[in-house]
Amino acid sequence: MINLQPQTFTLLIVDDEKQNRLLLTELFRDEHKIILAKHGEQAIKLANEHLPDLILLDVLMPGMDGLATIRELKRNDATRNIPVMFITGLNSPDDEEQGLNLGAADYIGKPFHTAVVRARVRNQLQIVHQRRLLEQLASLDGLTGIPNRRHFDQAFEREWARCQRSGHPISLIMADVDHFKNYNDTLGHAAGDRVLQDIATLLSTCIQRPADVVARYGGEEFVILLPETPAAEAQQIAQRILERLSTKNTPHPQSATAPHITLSLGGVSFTPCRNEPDSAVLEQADAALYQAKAQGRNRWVW
Ligand code: GH3
Ligand code: MG
Ligand code: MG
Ligand code: MG
Repeated sequence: MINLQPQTFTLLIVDDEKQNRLLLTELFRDEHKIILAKHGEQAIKLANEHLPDLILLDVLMPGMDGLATIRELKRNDATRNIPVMFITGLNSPDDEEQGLNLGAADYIGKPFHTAVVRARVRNQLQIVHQRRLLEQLASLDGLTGIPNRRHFDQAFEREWARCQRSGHPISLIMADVDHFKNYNDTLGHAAGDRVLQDIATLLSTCIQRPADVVARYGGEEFVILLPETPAAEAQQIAQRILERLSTKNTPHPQSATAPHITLSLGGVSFTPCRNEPDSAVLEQADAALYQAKAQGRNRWVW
C-alpha cells in the first residue's frame, strides 16, 4: 500500500572540517537522521551501509576528494541514484559545471547562507519523496491495490536468486477465477471488479511471511510467490484459499462449478538451480492451472 506519511530522511554529510560538519548537522538534526563522514573513503562506505536519501558533499578533502567520491558513487548500482549536493569552497562557474556534469543534483558555494542550504535540501528531499511515490504507484495494480505483474517479476527474480544461493525451495501458485466471463455477463463488469478486489484481499490474508507476494498477474489471474516454501506447505496455503473462498460464499448465479465464486489453482515447487529458466517455471504453473480447470475447477493441482 502507498505510504503518504511525511518521512524522516537520512542525510550523509561529508566534510573534512569539523566546523562545517557541526554547522550542517545543526541545520538538519531536528528533522532528519544525520550520518557524518570526514573523507571520501568513509563516505563511500557509509553510503553503501546506510543508503542515505541525500548526500551533502565537500570537494576539497585530503585523500579521496569530492569529485572522486561522486564518480565512485555513480559507478555503483547501490548508490547511483542517491542525489548528491556539493557544498564547496570551489566557487567558479567551471567548478560548478564540472560538479553538475558528474551528476550532482545541486551545487552550493561556501561560505553558504544557511537558509538557502535548508531550502535547497528541502527541494531535493521533495523530489526524493515524489520519486518514491511514483515507484510505489508503478508497482501496484490500479483496481485491487495489490502488487502488479511488474512488481511480481522483480520479486520473482530476486527471490529466485536468493533461493538459488541458499538451496531452499520456492513455490509459485497461479490462480484464475472460474467462469468469470459468465459472472460479468450476468451481473455486470462493475460487480466483476468488486469480486477481483475481494479476491485480492482474501489472497493477501492467506500468506504469512514478509517475503511472500500476492500479485495481480493480469485480467482475472493472480500469482502467489512463496519463497523458502516447500510443496507441502504451499499446498496447505492453496487449500486454505479454496476453503476461505467457500466460506466467503460470494454468489455466482451462472457458474457450472459451484453456486459461488471459485478459483482454480496451479502450483509448482522447486529448488532453483543455475540453468533453470524462470519462464519454464511459470509455464509449469500455467500447465498445472490448466489441469485444475480440466479436472473440474475449484481445486489445486501441482
Ligand atoms: P475459466 O473458468 O475457464 O477461467 O472461464 P472464464 O470465463 O473465467 O475465462 P475467460 O478467459 O473466458 O474469461 C475471463 C474473463 O475475465 C473475461 C473478462 O471479461 C474478465 N475480466 C478480465 N479482467 C477483468 C477486469 O479487470 N474486470 C472485470 N470485471 N472482468 C475482467
Ligand atoms: Mg574541505
Ligand atoms: Mg483467465
Ligand atoms: Mg477464468
